[in-house]
Amino acid sequence: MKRILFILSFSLWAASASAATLWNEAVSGDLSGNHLAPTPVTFTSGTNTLMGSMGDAPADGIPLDRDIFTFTIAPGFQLTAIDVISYSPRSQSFYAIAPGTSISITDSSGHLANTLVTDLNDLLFQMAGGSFSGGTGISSPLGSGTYTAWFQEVSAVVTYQMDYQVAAVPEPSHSMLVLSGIGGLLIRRSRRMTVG
Ligand SMILES: [Ca+2]
Repeated sequence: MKRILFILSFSLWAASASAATLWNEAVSGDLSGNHLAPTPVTFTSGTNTLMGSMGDAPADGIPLDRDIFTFTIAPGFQLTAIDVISYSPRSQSFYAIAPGTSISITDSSGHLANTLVTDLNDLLFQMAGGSFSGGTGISSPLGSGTYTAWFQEVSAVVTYQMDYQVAAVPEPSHSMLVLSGIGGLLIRRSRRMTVG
């Protein structure tokens, strides 16, 4: 009986510890291709996995499929990484993030940043290092707000998995609080000495 309970509790722990798939196009349907009406997806703390395919194959008569979705990072949380877990076939696919609930697909000046996906990288870190074309700049980690992402390939049909990592904004460490408190006391003391 104890053994059964142990297996049961371990299974429950393993299920809760595993990353939940947020959007799998094979199950949830194709993500929007309309930049003015992206698919809304709800991110939660932890790993948010998106799996899908996009792109086109004109020679095979497969029309262009863009993947565009909107997500929100709640107050007190931040996006710490956009990890490309799988990406095949390797190409140079365009990926962009804009603030708000839509994204321009003709003018990149309003993007936060965009980049070319070529390998299994952290796209947020990659874009924080510089945008490919236009863009006002993006930070890593990315703070709370509503954002729209656009992923597109024009020379192949690409399948991919991306893990969006969301975490609580860390509290200031105890040592930092103590140091800032000491700093404040010293400033007040020196002011009093100057006045006196
Ligand atoms: Ca798609």
